[in-house]
Amino acid sequence: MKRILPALGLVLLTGCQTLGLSDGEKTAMAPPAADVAAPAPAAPQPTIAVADAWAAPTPKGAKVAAGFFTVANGATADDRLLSASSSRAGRVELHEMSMDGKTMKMRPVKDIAVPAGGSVALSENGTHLMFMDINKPFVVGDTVPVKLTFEKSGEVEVTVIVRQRSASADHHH
Ligand SMILES: [Cu+2]
Repeated sequence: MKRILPALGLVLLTGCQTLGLSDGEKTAMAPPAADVAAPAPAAPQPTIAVADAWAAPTPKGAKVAAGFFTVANGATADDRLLSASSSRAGRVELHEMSMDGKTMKMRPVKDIAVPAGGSVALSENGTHLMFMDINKPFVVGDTVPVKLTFEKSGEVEVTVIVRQRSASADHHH
């Protein structure tokens, strides 16, 4: 008898642990709501964040306008801006500035890479959005809706604010 008792205690203990585990599994699996809620805190889904989207006002009769913003990629995978569109323009192209001899020129680019954990600033001397065939001039204070399409993050809605250039120059100081 004295030899069996400790063995029995061990079995009971093991039994309790097993019971506790299966209970935990039951609570995690039984309600579907808890199952859905569980992964959310573990993976907050940080992805594309666009900030400081702006465009300069256009002169009367202008058919094109340039737009700028900073885009951060909080995801663990590289992403790419593939295209953009806006109700204020016939189409929106992705452009980059480049030197052609002594002249600064701009040309369409296929996409704009946004590395994982990094950010890219579209600026007047680099890549930018080019609003083509704008239906009316961009006036200071206008809010221009833009839909950006990313390779991995899909569509991101952005509001481009029309403002004077000097406001962005202030940023450097
Ligand atoms: Cu351009």
